[in-house]
Amino acid sequence: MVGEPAAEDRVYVVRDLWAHRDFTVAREIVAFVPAHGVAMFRVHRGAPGEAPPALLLTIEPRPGAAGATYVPAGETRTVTVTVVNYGPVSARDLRLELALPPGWSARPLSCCGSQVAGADTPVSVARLAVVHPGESRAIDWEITSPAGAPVGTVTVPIRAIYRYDAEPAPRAAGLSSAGPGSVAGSAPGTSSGSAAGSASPAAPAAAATGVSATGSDPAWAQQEVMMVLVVPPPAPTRTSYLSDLEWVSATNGWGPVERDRSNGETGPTDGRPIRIGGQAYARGLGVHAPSRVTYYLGGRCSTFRAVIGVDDEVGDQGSVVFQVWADGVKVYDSGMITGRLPGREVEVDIRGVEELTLVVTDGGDNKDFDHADWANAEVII
Ligand SMILES: [Ca+2]
Ligand SMILES: [Ca+2]
Repeated sequence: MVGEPAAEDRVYVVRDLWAHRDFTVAREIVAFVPAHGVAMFRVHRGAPGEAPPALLLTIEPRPGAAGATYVPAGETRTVTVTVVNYGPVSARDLRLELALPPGWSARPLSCCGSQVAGADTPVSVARLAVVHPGESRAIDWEITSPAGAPVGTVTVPIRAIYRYDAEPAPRAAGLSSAGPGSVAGSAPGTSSGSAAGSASPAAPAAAATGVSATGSDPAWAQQEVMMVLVVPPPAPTRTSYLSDLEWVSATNGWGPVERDRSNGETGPTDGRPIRIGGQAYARGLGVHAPSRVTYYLGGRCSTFRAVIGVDDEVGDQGSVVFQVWADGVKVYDSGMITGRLPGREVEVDIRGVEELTLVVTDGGDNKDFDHADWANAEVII
């Protein structure tokens, strides 16, 4: 999303030039860009009912968490889907659909909803009667993966389908106290593509309480975002060396991350025994800056422990910084470590931590000779 304050009491139409979609915005000029995506927009002054109000959909795993949303196989996690109306008019009869992979299920907790348990493509539906301009509504959604879910990334489209007013509502109404609309068990409409003017999805079986479509022809719009979920490798059940665990992801500056040996060259398993300042270590990870290795711990471990240093295979050369990140928060930073220094013991409290990430940077100069070791790296239950 990009944001820019809009001139007061003006309405702008934002056109996505590639997707050929228009949205109206007020207060702030916003537009939606997918993660790692590129888009082009044109903005012009417009009228409130000219196009659908821009709804911003955001997904948050839980407060403070960063990066991935983990749903271990056979377990249930809660995500919060938040809808913010940036437009000048109300969005009504809003239906949020989660299109899940086969075998998955979901249930909105804080609002009415239903799971349409299609065997192949289950869809979980939640309804909101109305989201007024400037209003933000959050829905907690419980998501369960099947017991045999393979390790990996799952992308779940979240689609918002809504009707919108042609004109701004009179001020007197204030924020809606109308609760969520009633549950309708009907199958979700198949909807695709365009925004305004697309075929109306199956109208809600029960119109939301207190909302009346007065007069004007109600237009429908839809918007879609992608929620990325990760089925992680199993969390450790006992004290383990990291080199015995499967990581969630690993990036490395020179070939792959090595287990129980130094980084060596760009091939796999071409390193030597890990050695820092003349001291050998049987276990650990041999990496090369810039490196980032992430493990799923499931909140089961108490302590992370390792001896850090630049591997003897580069002599006195090399300059790196070791960092430990716990659920997206940096909890340890070594400062500059060079090849001249002996190993340094690191111990970090990781109680309750779900995701542990070990980072090695190039120390701000370059990555030449930056062969770094997380010697004897282990997580203690
Ligand atoms: Ca190697
Ligand atoms: Ca360096």
